[in-house]
Amino acid sequence: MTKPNLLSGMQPSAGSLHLGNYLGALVNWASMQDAYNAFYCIVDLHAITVPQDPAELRANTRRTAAQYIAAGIDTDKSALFVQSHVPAHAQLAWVLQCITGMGEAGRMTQFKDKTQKNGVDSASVGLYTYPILQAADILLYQPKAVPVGEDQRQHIELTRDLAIRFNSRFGDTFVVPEAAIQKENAKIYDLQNPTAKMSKSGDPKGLVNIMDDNATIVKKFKSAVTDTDGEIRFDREAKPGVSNLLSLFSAMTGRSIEDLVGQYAGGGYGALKGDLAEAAVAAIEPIRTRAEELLADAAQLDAILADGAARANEVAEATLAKVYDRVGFIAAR
Ligand code: ATP
Ligand code: LTN
Repeated sequence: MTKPNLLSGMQPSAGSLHLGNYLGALVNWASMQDAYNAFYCIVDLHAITVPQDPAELRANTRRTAAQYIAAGIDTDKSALFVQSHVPAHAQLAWVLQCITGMGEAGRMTQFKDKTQKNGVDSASVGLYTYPILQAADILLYQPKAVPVGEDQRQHIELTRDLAIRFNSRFGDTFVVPEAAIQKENAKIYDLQNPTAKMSKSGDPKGLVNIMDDNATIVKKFKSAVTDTDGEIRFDREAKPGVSNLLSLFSAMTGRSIEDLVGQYAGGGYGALKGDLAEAAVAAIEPIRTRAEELLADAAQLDAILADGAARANEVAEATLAKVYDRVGFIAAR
């Protein structure tokens, strides 16, 4: 039996992925690659929707690829590729933009969030149409599942709406995908501001990076914000800081929250933070080390990406050809 397809992606917008990306998305990606025919994309076209430095983008694209592999993406099983290596992404995005309403695009909350600080007038049109490019990324691969964090739910909903609309106007063309959002780690919170999601754009002290050295990781956990009552229990509303630490601890060790509460209750926050920092180093250090090894051989890494792009292009071109035909373009000779 053939496996269903799966697609997901991340932006190469920083030199390191953070624990939110790792626990919220990557761990899932690695565990789904046996049951699915998976495509994992580094979305560099999305990374230029905000101003970028070309040399940094190039470096961060390879750094992101190395971290995917180091975190468990097996490139024999899954296609790992760079979005700009597959022209069909931009080509399908254009077609989908032409069936998306202005109002529909304007309702995307990520665009609203990202333009809140500086206003819409200084945002690019690319940032506005970002979710439609994301829909193209997905629909080209006819995936059943799209594993992402909670913050991406609305974009996957838009993708589904566009697939259904296209299918009903032009005939069955796209598989209508489902978001695969796992419950436990779908939202990892900032260590300094535990009611906000951990993000590159948050407080650097609250952001734990895969490429951070051990001492930095330990320091960030030890200075995590908690509260003053000293009690260790899981309560997101009343105790967001402690609850985030408990869920991170659980995610990185596989131990249940109850088990952890049982061990640390009454012990104060210091012991919990110290042991959690140690568990985090144990989880992250091997990934960082492997990523650094991979980065030392850029030619080998580029060859892996070329192979991934060839596999991706084959599937993407077939879908695009169908779409071009359905909308009424004559075939190029
Ligand atoms: P930014 O830092 O600009 O908010 P980001 O950190 O969300 O960006 P993306 O490239 O947008 O990074 O996200 C990559 C993947 O990681 C997505 O699937 C997203 O849902 C997931 N993700 C990001 N942050 C978290 C988080 N704090 N908790 C769980 N998943 C997350
Ligand atoms: N917007 C996504 C990144 C992304 C993506 C995709 C995720 C671009 N294209 C396709 C899943 C499938 C984000 O994580 N911020």
